[in-house]
Order: sequence, then C-alpha cells, then structure tokens
Amino acid sequence: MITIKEATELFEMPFLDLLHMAHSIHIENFQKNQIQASSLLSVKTGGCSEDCSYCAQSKKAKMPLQSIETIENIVSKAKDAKRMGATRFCMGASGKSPTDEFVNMMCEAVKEVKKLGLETCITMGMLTEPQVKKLKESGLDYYNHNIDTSESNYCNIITTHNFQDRIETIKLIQKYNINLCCGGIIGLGETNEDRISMLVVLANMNPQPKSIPINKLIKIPGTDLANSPDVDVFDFVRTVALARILMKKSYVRLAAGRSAMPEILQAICFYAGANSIFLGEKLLTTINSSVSRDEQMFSKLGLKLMQ
Ligand code: DTB
Repeated sequence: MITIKEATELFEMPFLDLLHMAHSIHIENFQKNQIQASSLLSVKTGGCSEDCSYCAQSKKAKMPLQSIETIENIVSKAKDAKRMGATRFCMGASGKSPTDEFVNMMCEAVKEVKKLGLETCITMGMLTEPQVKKLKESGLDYYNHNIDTSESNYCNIITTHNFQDRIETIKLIQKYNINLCCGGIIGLGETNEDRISMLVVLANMNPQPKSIPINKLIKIPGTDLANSPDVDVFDFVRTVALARILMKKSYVRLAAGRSAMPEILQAICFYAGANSIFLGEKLLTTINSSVSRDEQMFSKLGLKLMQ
C-alpha cells in the first residue's frame, strides 16, 4: 500500500530530483525514447445524461446526440490510425451506461479492429457484469474508465454518478482480466493534494492500471470549467512524474491537452516518464496536436513510436 504521506513526500521533492528519479525508474522499466501511440474515435457523440463539468458532451453543454458510427466507418478510421503509427484504437461513446444492443455492436467492432493487428480500447461508462463478460469474449484489450480526480473532489465535478460507481465498474473490468486504462484530468480546480490522492488510489489498485491517461483540461466553451484557472506547469509535470514513480510498469499517457502544450513542456513530461500519447488530428470532440507537428517533435527529440 502506498500512503498519502509517502506520495506527498515524493511529489514535494526538489523538482530536478523528482524528474531524475522518475526518469531513472522509467528507463529501468521501459525501452527508452519509445512512445506508445493510441488513436481515438468518438463512436457515439452527444446526448449524454451525465453532468461532467469538463465535458463538451455533458448534459449541461446540451450537445445533441449525433449519428452513431457504423462498423464500416470504425474499421476505416482504425485503418487510418494504423497507417499513422498507432498500436491501439480507442473508441469512446457518450452516456452513463450502454444498452446491451450497443455493447453487442461494440463487440463486433472490437473483433474487426483486432483483425487489423491493433489493440482495442473502449470507454462507454458503467457496465453490467454480463456486458463485461461479452466484451472480454470479444477480445477487448482495454477498457477506459477514469477516476478523473480525488474521491473528495469528485462530487464537485460530477453529480450524476459518484466515485464509488466508478470503482464498481473498474472492479468488474479487473475481475474479467480486461486491461484497465484509468487516469484523470488536471485543471479541474483541484489542489495538489487531490492530484496526489488520485494517483494513490490508482497506485493501490490491484493490479495497477496498465494505462494511465493524464489529461490536461481543455477549456471548452459552454462547459462549467470553461474559465477555470490555468494549471501550474511544474505541478503538472510533478503529477506525471509521481504517476511514473508510483506505477513503474504502467504506460503513462500525456493525453488530452497536448495541442496547447509547447514542445518543451511535452519533452519534460516524456523525461518525467510519460510514454504514451494520443496520435491523430482529433480526440473526441476537440482537436489534438497535429500528426505533422508530432512527427517533427519526435524527430527533434529522437523519439520513436513503439511498434
Ligand atoms: C482519456 O483519458 N482521454 C480521452 C479518453 N480517455 C476517452 C478523451 C479526451 C477527450 C478530450 C476532449 C474532447 O475531445 O472532447
């Protein structure tokens, strides 16, 4: 068990010592200069019943339900992702929880995308046990279900479900041995204590999530957090470094928010142990860092995409 006290002591180390420690742990556990890339597709957008304050698709932002992607389109986008260099294809669907019919469709999508030689990941909210079982049988590699923030801050961000609801779905995912992708968002108005506490929850999961997206809030007009204060960059890097130190063998993803980050900040995050990104022009509803910008940055930094 990792305690809040231990994690706080690490987080508060002199910045350069923290980076050095995170980098040392990173290169002991991973091939250095290698970054895993995942591509994201929104397969069902808008019309959500949840009130997540950061999300463009929140019921408060009133985005109407758009048409659901067909399997054919999903496969075509997955082919593009593979061509770009992604090794994982992540499919996101809005809503509190999917219908059985939607889960069946996603199982078909998983089977088709896997035929391309890509790993698959889905995020679509709370699941029932039979749904998790079906997803496992379809061959789904990862399920993304973020805890977003600390348990005590959760109700300030979302009120239509609670932290414990998240944990219940996470337990089901782990019970069926689907790899867990679970992280959070920095910039929700949380304190460093919240960030540390969120990482301690993740680090104490058994097994630890294999993939940990650290998103930096994209301030989306029309959402409650559109005008939230900027995150201190050093605190952001400290959060990435702490994730790396506490979860030595997990992929730490520098996830949403990269398009607004200067290359030098991304480089420092990679030094601090981030070794995964979203690659591609779009996230769910917002733009991502462009592929050509990423290619140039990788070349400047001597980084390679993981095969
Ligand atoms: C995660 O942690 N980040 C992704 C994925 N999991 C589903 C989503 C990023 C969304 C960014 C805002 C948008 O495009 O709407």
